[in-house]
Amino acid sequence: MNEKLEKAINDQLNFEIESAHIYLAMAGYVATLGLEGFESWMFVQYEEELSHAKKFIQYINERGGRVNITGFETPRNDFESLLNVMEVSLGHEKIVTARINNIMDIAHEVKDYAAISFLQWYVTEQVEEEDNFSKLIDKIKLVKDAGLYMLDKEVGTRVFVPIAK
Ligand code: OFO
Repeated sequence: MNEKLEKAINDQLNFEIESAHIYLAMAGYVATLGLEGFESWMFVQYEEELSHAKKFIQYINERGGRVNITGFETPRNDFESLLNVMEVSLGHEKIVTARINNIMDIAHEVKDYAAISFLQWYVTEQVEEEDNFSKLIDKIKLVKDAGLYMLDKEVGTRVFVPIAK
């Protein structure tokens, strides 16, 4: 495989593992909000990112290249809210999409048709990744108001109970 392309794929597979760490840290954060469903959702996202990395590793090996695992950045562990988590995630996925597009550009540059075909999977996957987060952001914004409305109703049922004599 072309050296520049091999390096770009290696960089990306490490970035996928870094992505996995980012979502693992988010799972930890959303658990502190008592949101077990979102915690479990983030664990799934973590697994997905590892599978993206593994797919790249297997591809490099298949092409007779050399896998190079590096150190990783410490992920962000603190957030402002569930909505903030999802907005940060969408921003992250947009970076991933740009990176995949860049690798695709290199594959075209070096006329590696096999790599172009392989990378197409990631191009399609990124459409889904961005869509997942963007839909969740919309839903969180929607239920936010409805949830507050319900809490308001609950809080409004409180009645004054005089102190028993
Ligand atoms: Fe691997 O797509 Fe998200 O980061």
